[in-house]
Amino acid sequence: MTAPSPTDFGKRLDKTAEDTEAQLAQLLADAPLPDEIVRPKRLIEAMRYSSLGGGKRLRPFLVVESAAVFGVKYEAALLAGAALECIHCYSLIHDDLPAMDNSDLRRGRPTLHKAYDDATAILAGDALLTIAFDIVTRDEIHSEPTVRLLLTRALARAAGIGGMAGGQMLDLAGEGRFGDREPVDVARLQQMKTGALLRFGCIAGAILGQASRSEYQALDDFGRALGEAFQIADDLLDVESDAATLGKPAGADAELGKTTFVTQLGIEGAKQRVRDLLARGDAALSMFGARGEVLRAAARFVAERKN
Ligand code: GRG
Repeated sequence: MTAPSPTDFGKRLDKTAEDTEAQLAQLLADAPLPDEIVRPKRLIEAMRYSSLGGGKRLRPFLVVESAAVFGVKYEAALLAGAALECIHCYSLIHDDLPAMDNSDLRRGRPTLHKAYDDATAILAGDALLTIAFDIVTRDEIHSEPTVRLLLTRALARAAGIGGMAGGQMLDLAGEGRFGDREPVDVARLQQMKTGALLRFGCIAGAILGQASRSEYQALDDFGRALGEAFQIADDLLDVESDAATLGKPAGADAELGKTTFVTQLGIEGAKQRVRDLLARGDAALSMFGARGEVLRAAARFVAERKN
């Protein structure tokens, strides 16, 4: 796998998606690794069902492009990106379960528990989460064990109690799942639920590239702005798009009576907030000059996406 040429944003995104697909297929092969005993057929097939052949691969793209800012080896960044995508796919599988969002459609296909069953979906999610941590500790990620350790810890914090899983809990509590609806701080909730993995994609490059404190901070700021812009775009799509375009049901937020950026800011207010976040992202990247160009385009892609 060779790094994409620095031209044309769409081509770069496609190339990373293609290489991520190949990387995931290799990671999710049938053959067990040393210290594994056997990879049960039904489980590995379910993991492949949910992680291959779909998705924009935005998170791996952020890892690859934030790493490119520091000249990190493409293969290492791609592997770290695949680990992040495994966690993303796990979150989608578990989020779709009857006990969570109870969704039938994901990436334009039946959700995993519909195509298989709930138990297989739970286990496939568990195994995707776990393999991500196997991947980021591998020697090919970085020659320095300390760098691998920092990356692993950052990934755990993005995915765990103070990140995505915690955000999901706040979301369910806000829907009134455990009694009265709890008040929702939408920005905080989304910073955790969806923002944390996207931010990780941006700081991963800084960690792998052993960036200076100020460079790390810049990518951290950029990642936070991009994460919020992504979620607002998602909330806008939920009210303005349709299931055929989204590959999942539209209008789900309203049906659940959810507090979103759109219910809080209104459609125009939400759009203005996206513009402000894009400006904040650009400002954060200014220290990288031309090296930040693809990440700037990535923020625009996130804000203007149609699915
Ligand atoms: C179950 C622990 C646990 C967490 C679930 C992130 C999450 C928390 C649930 C996802 C539910 C959801 C649809 C959130 C909206 C934002 C989002 C993550 C959309 C899907 O991400 P994309 O657009 O999807 O990057 P693709 O399919 O392109 O990868």
